[in-house]
Amino acid sequence: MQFDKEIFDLIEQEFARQQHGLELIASENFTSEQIMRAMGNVMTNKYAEGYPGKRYYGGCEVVDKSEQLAIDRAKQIFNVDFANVQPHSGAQANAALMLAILKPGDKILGLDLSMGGHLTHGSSVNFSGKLYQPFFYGVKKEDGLVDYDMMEKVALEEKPKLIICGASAYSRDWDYARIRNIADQVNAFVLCDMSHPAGLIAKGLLSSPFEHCHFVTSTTHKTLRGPRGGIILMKTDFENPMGIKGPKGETRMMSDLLNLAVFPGTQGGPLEHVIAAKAVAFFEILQPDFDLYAQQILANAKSLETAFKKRDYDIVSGGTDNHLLLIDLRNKNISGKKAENTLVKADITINKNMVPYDDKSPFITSGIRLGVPALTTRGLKEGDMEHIANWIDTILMDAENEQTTIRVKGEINEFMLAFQLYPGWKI
Ligand code: DSN
Repeated sequence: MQFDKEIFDLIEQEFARQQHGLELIASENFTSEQIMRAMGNVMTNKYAEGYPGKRYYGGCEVVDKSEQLAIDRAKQIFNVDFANVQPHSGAQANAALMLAILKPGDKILGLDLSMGGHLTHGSSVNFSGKLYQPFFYGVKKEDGLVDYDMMEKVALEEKPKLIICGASAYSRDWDYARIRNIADQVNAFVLCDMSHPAGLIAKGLLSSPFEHCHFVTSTTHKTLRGPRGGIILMKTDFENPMGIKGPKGETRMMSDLLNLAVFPGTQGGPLEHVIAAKAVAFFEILQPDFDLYAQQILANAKSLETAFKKRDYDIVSGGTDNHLLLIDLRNKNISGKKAENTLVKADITINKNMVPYDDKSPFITSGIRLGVPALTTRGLKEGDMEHIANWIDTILMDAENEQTTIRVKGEINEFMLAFQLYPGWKI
């Protein structure tokens, strides 16, 4: 077989890009070598539609064991009764969850995308806003915090079947007890999509959604630092209150409905190589090292917050409780788009982001979102955040000056040599 040099050269180029630069995209991280090894192996060859012990194919004895390990470890990390580890992504997890508990046209209530929410929480361009009837709450203009009064008001008016909490660009913790109280008034389910802060929740560094939310979904590749993928979790199984019956007329447990909604509801064969890698990620999360990692994320995020405040940057909600900062650049006279495009030339990767009550379009934006999980994996500590803020500020305040960008890029490439991504790998 001929070697596909073209693609493997591109993989090398991507490795070099990741090694040399400052990765500040809040939703990205670097997996361990063993997680990558678990992803690229013979398990990709296996079809295993169904679940451990109940498959539609022979030869599943081995993948049954690795999928069961992934399930058991996920349950152990979050101290929950139910885990489905098959969703190919967070979006797939949310699609399956909604399929399990909603009918087309049912009302859902989520955080507005332009205020930090996620596409799958009801956006009109996504299945969640097309199949279901979406309503939104926002954050308050005065302090950037989730407007629970608005959530309650909309919930009482619209009586949604599902209230979704969790966000893509929100730097504060959530009041899950308040959300559940609102949901109980209108008989709604609560879903927490904890994709962003899951690794911090895993280590008890943020409030736990599990006591108050009926369902929790997550990606596995953000602060959980695993392979790209999704999971669905539930603290306690319960009989579905929608009256859905099984083939023998028996009342279905919610766990059955969730499993059926993933397969065969929204997916076919599970990616058993990715599930094996999820199991490895969960193994790593259960080690004491990951406690230190999660604590360092918080320390780095706080330190980055301080460094930007010192430079008079306007941080939405005034700061951070988690791994990310959302910065409103309007007092710095540069758009999010211009900031993203200029920073990337110096090998600083961030993303432009709408800020609450933004007057610019999603393609331009007034803000940028910065997250520290990936740099924390590389080994950067609190003291390094001052350099990061300084480099970003230097570039943004001199965005038309190519010489500045080139100089900063050189400094960053040199600096990152001390933080090898995969030591021993050759570029
Ligand atoms: N788009 C991802 C993020 O960057 O937050 C979430 O899916």
